[in-house]
Amino acid sequence: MKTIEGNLISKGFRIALIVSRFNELIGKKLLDGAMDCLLRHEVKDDDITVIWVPGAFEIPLIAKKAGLSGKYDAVICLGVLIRGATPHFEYISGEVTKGIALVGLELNLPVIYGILTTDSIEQAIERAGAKAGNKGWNAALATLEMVNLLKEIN
Ligand code: DLZ
Repeated sequence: MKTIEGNLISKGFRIALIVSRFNELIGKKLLDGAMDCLLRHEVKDDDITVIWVPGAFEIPLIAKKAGLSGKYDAVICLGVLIRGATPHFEYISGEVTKGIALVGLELNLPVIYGILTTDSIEQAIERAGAKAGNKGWNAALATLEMVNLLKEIN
């Protein structure tokens, strides 16, 4: 039996992080978590590019642009969508989720989904460095594993 899996050795990886400015306070916490994970796995600060976009809806286009540039081994998408009183949340979260998945498939590149979709700001805070961990950290870890996994398969 042959098993293929990605390790977490990450020296030399070049990573783009795309972060939504909407709900910026929480987005910054996700970014802090992702940076902590990348740096502690020996990704160099100089090899990390952070790109801010106005809102989560803009993430897929910029993820595609970053991916197409050929400068990155992976793109991490970070943002926070909080349900409001109108159906806006459903429309935006559906499009963002589809868009991010599509970019990864089209470009054959790890494009990682680090978007919180929550019912309340409290739930978002819990997932951005409080009692439910930091989903930015988790997204970065998944990124390192995926870059290595693709290398293994190739
Ligand atoms: C408009 C909007 C709303 C209502 N909520 C959020 C949100 O919770 N999180 C987020 O990242 N962005 C939100 N936006 C902004 C949209 O993503 C987008 O930036 C604008 O509709 C402009 O295209």
